[in-house]
Amino acid sequence: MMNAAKGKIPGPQGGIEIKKTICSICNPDSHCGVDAYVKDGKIIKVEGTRANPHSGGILCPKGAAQRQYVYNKDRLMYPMRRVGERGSGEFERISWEEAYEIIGERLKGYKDKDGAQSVCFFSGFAKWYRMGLMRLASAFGTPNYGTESSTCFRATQLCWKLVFGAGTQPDFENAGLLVLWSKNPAYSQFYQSRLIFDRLEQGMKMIVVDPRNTPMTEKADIHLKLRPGTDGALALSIAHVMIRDQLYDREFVEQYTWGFEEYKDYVREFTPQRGEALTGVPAELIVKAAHMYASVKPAAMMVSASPVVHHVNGVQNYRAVMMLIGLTGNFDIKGGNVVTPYGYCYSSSFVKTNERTFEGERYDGIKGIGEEEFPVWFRLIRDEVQAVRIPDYVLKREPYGLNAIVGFGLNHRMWPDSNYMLEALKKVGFFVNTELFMTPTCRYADLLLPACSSMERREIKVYNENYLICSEAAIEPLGESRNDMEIILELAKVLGLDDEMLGMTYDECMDFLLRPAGVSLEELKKHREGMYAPVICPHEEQAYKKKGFRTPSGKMEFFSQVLSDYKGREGYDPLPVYRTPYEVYPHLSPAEYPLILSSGCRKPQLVHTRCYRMPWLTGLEDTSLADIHPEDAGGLGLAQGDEIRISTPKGSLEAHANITRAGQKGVVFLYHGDPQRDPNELMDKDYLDPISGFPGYKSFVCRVEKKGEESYE
Ligand SMILES: Nc1nc2c(c(=O)[nH]1)N[C@H]1C(S)=C(S)[C@@H](COP(=O)(O)OP(=O)(O)OC[C@H]3O[C@@H](n4cnc5c(=O)[nH]c(N)nc54)[C@H](O)[C@@H]3O)O[C@H]1N2
Ligand SMILES: Nc1nc2c(c(=O)[nH]1)N[C@H]1C(S)=C(S)[C@@H](COP(=O)(O)OP(=O)(O)OC[C@H]3O[C@@H](n4cnc5c(=O)[nH]c(N)nc54)[C@H](O)[C@@H]3O)O[C@H]1N2
Ligand code: SF4
Ligand SMILES: [Mo]
Repeated sequence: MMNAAKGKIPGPQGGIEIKKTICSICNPDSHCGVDAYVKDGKIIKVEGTRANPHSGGILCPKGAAQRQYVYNKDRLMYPMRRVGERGSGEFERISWEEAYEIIGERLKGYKDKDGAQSVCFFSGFAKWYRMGLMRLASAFGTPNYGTESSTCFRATQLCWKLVFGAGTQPDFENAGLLVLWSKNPAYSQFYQSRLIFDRLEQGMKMIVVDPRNTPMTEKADIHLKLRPGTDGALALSIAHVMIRDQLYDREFVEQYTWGFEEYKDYVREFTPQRGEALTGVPAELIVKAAHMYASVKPAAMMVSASPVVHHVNGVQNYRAVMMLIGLTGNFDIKGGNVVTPYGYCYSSSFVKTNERTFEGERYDGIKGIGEEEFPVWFRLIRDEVQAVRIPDYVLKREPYGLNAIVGFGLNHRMWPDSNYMLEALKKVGFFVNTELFMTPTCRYADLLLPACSSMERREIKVYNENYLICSEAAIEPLGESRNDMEIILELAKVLGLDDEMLGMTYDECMDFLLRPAGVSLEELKKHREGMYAPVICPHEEQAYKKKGFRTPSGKMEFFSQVLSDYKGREGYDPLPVYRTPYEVYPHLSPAEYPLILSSGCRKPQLVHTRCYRMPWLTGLEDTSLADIHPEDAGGLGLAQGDEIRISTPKGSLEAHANITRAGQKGVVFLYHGDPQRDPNELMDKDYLDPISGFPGYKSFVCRVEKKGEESYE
């Protein structure tokens, strides 16, 4: 018996049971299948679930370190009420009933006094409960439901809506060429990189557009190593070559696009030579890439949710990039960029669920946070507000004040000028956070509710293979922690909201969500490792030929009619006009701050703020390293590992120099989320893209000095 347990061999003999669950340490389109070995109610080991077609039995280092996530000393175990100063971290344990009572009283009080809009509901990176949270906010009567997508997926979604009226997925399984524009799935979505590497072995070509060397650029036929934030100029230059050399898809352009003549005129000035001057990519490589993209058919383009739009010219750049899909005639064809229906919970699939019905319409009786400033966002993104402005509504109380923030995984380091957000959390009337861990942000909360991890809850998951699973809770929730969705349903009761969806039990919710997929919750539970969805909505290829595009012109728009409605607003050009960050924000002086600070390029072992408390992961690479190019390091007299100070107009932090050619000259790269050195403390809160409100995380200005040799200020 001892031996069976020691060897972690499942079976009654050693008392070890395998639970079929999922990892949710990173993004929902990953969420690998996990076999959790459980003995005496404790997880003693994890392995990948081989039968899961999405992850194929593999776990990344983060998933393999799962136990350090679940059994972390920082886990919140009980509801707690703050007793010390905000930030002091002094809390006392209270019961769930007491916690709910306080929340109910405070939120209802603010609603009566200043209106429901003075209460804001917010979700951090976790997504699985969001349909409930959005509904809760709407039922409460506030338009102010916001999420981390205010710095992530929504800007690209906005661009897709502006240009094509719909989003697409790259069908690289059938493509002759993959244009990987600003994405590094080897680190950020490893299941995808596996598939891409397989396709490369089968002969698919690949162009990668990335300012860094990555495992993807190493396999590329062409690597366009552009300067950060110059994507628009590069795309316009590629378009110039395609039009000049008559390589574009005339039929598609003539029949299905709007504003091509204006676009063509604008693109005329973006010769490859000008492209080289603006982007740093050699002119001949621009020509070569344009020829390859226009001639290899079909070709798919994969663009990430974030790096292109993490610039103050991000929306226009992203539009310029995606227009190449139309120009090359690869829109909605097999092996190109296929219009894919929204699947479940931020993943695309052909499985229909009731998620949208569940979340309902966002309440919009009164303008939401950021609505005056970012009108196009609110016109096209109906579901949520632009949350980067939350602190302004708290601190300036204009156009109205926020009194209360109900956070689920709210982490102030997501915000540009994260200390400004912290200031808002100090001042706001009431702040409750539902969290797994006692984070630095939690220390400022009035009330903390303990959430459980994916190992401790059942959850429905829909993979893009059209595969479903209802994960098992491997263990009981630790302490008194509960699952977020249950907390939301309980909050609805406490707030006295009479809502048919929020009145369901958690199991009833899951059953309702699954219904259109043709399977009941009970049935799905029987398939412990998951199953293919019985009902799939078939894809109608090139539906635009019959139905048109969901844009004002009914066509793909090179010239945006939506943006032209806002003429006169800075940056809202109907054409994908290229401007450098310094043109958008002329007060930034490259003389004083000669380097670019690019923060947040993904690392395989870290996810935002989540993994810094996991020693197996922080032990893989020193987290204090900032990447500096040898030529910049030479000019600064830096040696590998030297202590440095990175300064921006907003502040400074200390790091160690990692001298590497992986990045590029003139740019310092640093990961984000580290409480010891948070680059977002160095960002200006107003350094935002004027259309999306996205922070310029990947091209702020900075200066680097060797520690001890800093200039006097
Ligand atoms: N400088 C810079 N900043 C960036 C970025 C960048 O590239 N550079 N990237 C941006 C992007 S793309 C994103 S998506 C954001 C992410 O920003 P955040 O959403 O802030 O990211 P996380 O730190 O992953 O998650 C926030 C909190 O959620 C908690 N949490 C985890 N799981 C659950 C759960 O199931 N329930 C609850 N209630 N809480 C949970 C975690 O413990 C964590 O404290 O950061 C943005 N910030
Ligand atoms: N391990 C891990 N995985 C993650 C996350 C994580 O934190 N850790 N976060 C998840 C989230 S929230 C997101 S949004 C995704 C992001 O997923 P990805 O976009 O794949 O990740 P990044 O590394 O931010 O960016 C991809 C590549 O874009 C390049 N890049 C940086 N700036 C620019 C630019 O200006 N132009 C161009 N063309 N390329 C640029 C970077 O060098 C990088 O190699 O990852 C998800 N997966
Ligand atoms: S953290 Fe790793 S194991 Fe977990 S879901 Fe993401 S890729 Fe999979
Ligand atoms: Mo993201």
